[in-house]
Amino acid sequence: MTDLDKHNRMANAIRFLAADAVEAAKSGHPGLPMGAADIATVLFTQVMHYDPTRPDWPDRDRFVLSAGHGSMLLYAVHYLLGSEDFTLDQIRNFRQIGALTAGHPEFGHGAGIETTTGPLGQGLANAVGMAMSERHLRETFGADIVDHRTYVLAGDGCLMEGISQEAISLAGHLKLDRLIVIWDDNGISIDGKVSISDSTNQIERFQASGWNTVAIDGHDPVAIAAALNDARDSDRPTLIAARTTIGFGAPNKAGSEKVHGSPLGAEELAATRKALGWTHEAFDVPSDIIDAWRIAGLRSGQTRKEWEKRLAAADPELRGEFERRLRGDLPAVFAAEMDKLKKQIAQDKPVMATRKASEYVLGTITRVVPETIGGSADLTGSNNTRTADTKAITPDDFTGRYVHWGIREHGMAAAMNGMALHGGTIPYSGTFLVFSDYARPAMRLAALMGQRVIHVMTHDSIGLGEDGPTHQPVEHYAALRAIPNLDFYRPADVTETLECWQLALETPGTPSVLALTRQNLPAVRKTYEAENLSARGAYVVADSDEAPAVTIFASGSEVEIALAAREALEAAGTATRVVSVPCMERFERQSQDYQDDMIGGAGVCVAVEAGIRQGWDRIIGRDGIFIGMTGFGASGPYQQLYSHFGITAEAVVAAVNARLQAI
Ligand SMILES: Cc1ncc(C[n+]2csc(CCOP(=O)(O)OP(=O)(O)O)c2C)c(N)n1
Repeated sequence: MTDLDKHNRMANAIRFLAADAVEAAKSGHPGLPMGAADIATVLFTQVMHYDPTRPDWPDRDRFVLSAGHGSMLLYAVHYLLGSEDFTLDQIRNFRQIGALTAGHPEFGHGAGIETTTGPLGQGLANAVGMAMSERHLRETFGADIVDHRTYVLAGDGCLMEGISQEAISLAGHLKLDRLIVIWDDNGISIDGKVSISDSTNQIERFQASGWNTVAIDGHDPVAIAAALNDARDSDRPTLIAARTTIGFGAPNKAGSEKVHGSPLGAEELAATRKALGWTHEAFDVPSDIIDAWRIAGLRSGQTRKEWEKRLAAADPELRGEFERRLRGDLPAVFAAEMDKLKKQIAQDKPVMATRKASEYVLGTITRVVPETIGGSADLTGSNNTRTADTKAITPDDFTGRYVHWGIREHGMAAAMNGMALHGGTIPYSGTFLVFSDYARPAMRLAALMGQRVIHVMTHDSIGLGEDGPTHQPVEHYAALRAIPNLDFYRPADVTETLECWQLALETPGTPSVLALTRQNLPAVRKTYEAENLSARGAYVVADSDEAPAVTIFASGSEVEIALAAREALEAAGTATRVVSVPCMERFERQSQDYQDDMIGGAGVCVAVEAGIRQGWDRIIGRDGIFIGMTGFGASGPYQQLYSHFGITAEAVVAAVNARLQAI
């Protein structure tokens, strides 16, 4: 058998595992795995450093299937390499409930899935973050310990999505030379030929963004290997435009959209077997081909062992620090340092905007947690995310810890996911809360994947003032609270800001948003409490002497208003309690008893928040009083806006008195 014959049969194993699994599931996407099988075969059996016996080896090369609909490509490759997770049974159960082989690759389902993909373009942007983490850690720990590459397979869809431009231009700017993107250039998407909706010269586009590019025949294993090997020497990220035929081998459907996202059908599948000379039954890969794949799978074992030796021989302190960061444990001194700062804050009781409070707290965090990497989407001075310890990362110096993301919120959030997935870094961002809309698809995936990324989102209400309704979040609190497994924090003062930051860092399986004010706020917490009160999500910040006739719930900047209303009500003889609600999701996770303590027997329930009501009925009930927004904001000085929209202590008092009189 010639090398080419052997290659073809190894690639055909992918093709038929994919086509047969899609056929059995009666759904899925055979076209991409069949078209990209040659690329995957060369990449995994000749080029990538990946050891299936130690798939979590930290210095492994990463592979991101950005075109997640081609998931069977990934499952087939890992089965063939000898994965413990992706067994033949799993492949037979493609797309069934409980199977690891979900419709799109889901992070956490099995080793080899480096990130969840499916929403096109996300994987490509994740990979940029992975390459950034690799480079930062290489600079920090040395190339003896960190020395790997990130490979991406992207389709036309990934390159058409807007997020790809953010990812590509940033990667080009940062000269991420360890990032190699293979474009499955098959000219087909769902509606037909790509040319019906796009005429971009992708090569020129990548070149314009500072990439090294090469165009090859994506079915020629020698050309694929040469391009991948050459890419290793580039001082810039590389695009390999690989011309392929979607559904390669299917005599009647190859090269057309018919093979993109539906089973081939029994007849076409049989015809494909004939055309490719594949005489084996469904899910039957001949043993010589399995052996060839498994032997290739063992290739990197030696490289991995040599890496382990180098790590073992490294300076013990360096090694310990590297291992701690990869485990995701915070430094031992972290909690004590935060506590020290908390005492200081209780003493000083500073009046500060919470964005400023965040900067203050970050001073300590970035000093004691060296794996934090901050940044902002071109709003550094507004988001206050930069500290003395976070020198900028530049194309030529990755020892820094601050990313100037440019005006790329979506790319930033997706790259941060990649940084967290890579391991060894804890990314935090900065932008305006209203622009969470621009980052939301990636934030949702962080939640789905359970990644610790922290979004600092300032200018969190009409309180930002003059920039007006385009910049004033209204529905965003509700929208972010609606994402499962995402904690949305809206601290009321410096102490709560510290507590929320601490919680965000100490919750490794959950992304967090810190919604922070532009305007100054007084200290609502006057005394030092060792306990992190924000951890409960809602707690009594000002109690009433007797059983409360009224409880006012509020978050962030509106806690000040709630406290002023309480004072007026108490002065008039109405027992009033204020509950600060820095994080509704945490409150929902408390015991029934605790929730009842806050809500049961609360008397008249009021919520004050400068956003829409949605979500608050869970706490105040349908008959609760809501003082907040019902539509978009307006441009003007912020104090006047609060009056204009009736979010004032007087309005709270008036609404409460009207209700009490009606009872
Ligand atoms: C953000 C997003 N929009 C739409 C889709 C639905 N979708 C899945 S695959 C696809 C076409 C992708 O075409 P291409 O990347 O060329 O894949 P190929 O046809 O080569 O398999 C679309 C529109 C998606 N998965 N993600």
